[in-house]
Amino acid sequence: MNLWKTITVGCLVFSWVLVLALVCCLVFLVVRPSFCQGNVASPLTTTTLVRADGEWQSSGLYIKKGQRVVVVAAGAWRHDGYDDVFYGPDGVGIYFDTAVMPAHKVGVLLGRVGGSAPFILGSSTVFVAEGDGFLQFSMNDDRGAYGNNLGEVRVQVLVNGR
Ligand SMILES: [Ca+2]
Repeated sequence: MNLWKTITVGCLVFSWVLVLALVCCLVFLVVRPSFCQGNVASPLTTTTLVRADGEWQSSGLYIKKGQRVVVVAAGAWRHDGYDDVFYGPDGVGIYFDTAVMPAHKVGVLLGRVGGSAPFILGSSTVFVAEGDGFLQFSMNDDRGAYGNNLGEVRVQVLVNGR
């Protein structure tokens, strides 16, 4: 009798363990805890201090075509040493025909990926890379006239996607 009782209890415990394991598997499949999502690329982030007096400066981040890039910048810089006016990475209301991007404000933060054409970043933007290459930054100023610039902006980048 005791043997049958032991076997019955053993079977009950075993079946409950099986049910519990099945429930755990279902929960695992539905919830998918973050620690088991190793195949999902985590976003790349970096911070670059971009000097006003340097032309193109690399973030060190290699961007691939189709990746979504979030850029946030803050700081104070100026495009010459003749007055006391500093401004942020959105630039100042001055335009130079000989600037890197003449149709855009002097002092605005520019970006490019590898050897791409420059594009406006300013204090915050999101873009999808059209090609591969290192993400680089520069102030919009007269080409070759960066030596008299002052200040710097801190640029934070988050790269996500493929
Ligand atoms: Ca300058």
